[in-house]
Amino acid sequence: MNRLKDQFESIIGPAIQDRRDLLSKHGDDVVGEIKVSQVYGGMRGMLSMICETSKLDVNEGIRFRGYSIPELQEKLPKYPGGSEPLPEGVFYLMLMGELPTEDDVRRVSNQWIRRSTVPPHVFKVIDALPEHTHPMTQFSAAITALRTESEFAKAYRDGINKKKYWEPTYEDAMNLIARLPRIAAYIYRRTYHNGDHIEPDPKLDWSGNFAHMLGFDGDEFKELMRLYMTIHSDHEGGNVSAHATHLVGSALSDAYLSFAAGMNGLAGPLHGLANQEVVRWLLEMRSELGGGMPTKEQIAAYCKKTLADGKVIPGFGHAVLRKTDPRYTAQREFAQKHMPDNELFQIVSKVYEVVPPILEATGKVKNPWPNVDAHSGVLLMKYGLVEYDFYTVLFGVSRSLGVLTNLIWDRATGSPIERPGSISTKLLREKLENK
Ligand code: AMX
Repeated sequence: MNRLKDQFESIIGPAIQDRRDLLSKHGDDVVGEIKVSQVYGGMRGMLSMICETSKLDVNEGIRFRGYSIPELQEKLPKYPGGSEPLPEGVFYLMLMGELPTEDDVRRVSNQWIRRSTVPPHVFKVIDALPEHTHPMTQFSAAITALRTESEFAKAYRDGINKKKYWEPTYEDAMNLIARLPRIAAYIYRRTYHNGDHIEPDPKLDWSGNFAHMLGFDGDEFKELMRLYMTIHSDHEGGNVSAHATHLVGSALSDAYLSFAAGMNGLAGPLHGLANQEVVRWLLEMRSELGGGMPTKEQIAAYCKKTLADGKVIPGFGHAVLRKTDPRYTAQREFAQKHMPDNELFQIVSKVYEVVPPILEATGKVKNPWPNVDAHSGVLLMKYGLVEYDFYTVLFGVSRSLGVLTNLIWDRATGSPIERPGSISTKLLREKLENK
């Protein structure tokens, strides 16, 4: 018996009914208007999709099924002796809509251990790529290669009834989540540690085992991974990785194809790649300024030069948020607790003081405050995970929790193929001016 799957099945019917009720009462109600500036402006603020797992408030930041990050840190089960939330818990919360018990979390952990074996051909696909291939390219190729295991693809070919789509999608999502740490660790060890791979430890939790396979067995690093995997897991439906997964999934592409699409989006420098860009930018700044601790004036001058060169200051700004990202704050608190004297952390803290007024002074940046990526790299550097080209893969492993939960919900609720309208500038002008 698969208890989580049974529990999930029991909430599908009421959720579908709830949607039907809402649609029959309010199907023709208007929830917003669309301005031409939004059509040209990346659809900012256009309410246009359903995401059950999390909601982003412009000032407060992300809430997972209504719970903020500090609330998750307080309420989600922890690893014995640990103080950070277990990501198994946020996965359960996103899927089921309610907080898990310790037992629920243990069961998710056990499920993922049982499903974690990666077929050998996936490693062969990774090994076939040149070693200098960016880790995100290796990750995306490996996920696509793992598609051989898709239960949804097989069930669809065998003629599965559409009411049952969610079942093989659930299996695919669980299998994929279970296998990603092994794949990511394999890429890391192959690229940076001469292919000296580390066998999984099935006694550990999902994040602890991931840390172990990466080669970091310290308790503090494992705690960092638990926090990292929890806070990067979801950011409502419209961000590039979530939306790409949802969009590709809407064509009934299976979880492997859909998640690979999401990861190809996460690999962009304006989205998840920003975490590596932040560290690169910080290190370049430090070395250009001659090493050591830069002054605030030096940091300000460097920021202005970055802007004058027509580049963005990585780790700052957000399409939705208008305050400091609570994911940044959670990582800052971790640093204050575990590494207050770390030099890079102190530089990041100074950057936090210096950058917002500079971005504000441009008059165009809507959010001058730091996002999640401004802080994550510095924590990883402290523990020796210094190969920053790998950082987005960590983000990707975590993001699987949110986007694949959403895919399960999409299949369970019969979410349709996505097909927004588009128009040429010529036709839009005619529409607006010849009315
Ligand atoms: N540095 C310099 N310029 C910035 C900036 C930054 N950090 N943030 C925004 N701007 C600029 C934009 O490039 C845009 O310039 P343009 O009019 O010349 O094209 C202008 O300010 C208005 O942009 P916006 O409406 O404030 O932001 P947006 O919604 O278009 O973009 C984001 C959001 C995140 C892409 C942008 O803030 C940015 O590029 N930040 C740096 C990269 C980064 O940290 N990305 C990670 C985001 C979090 C994540 O997804 N992981």
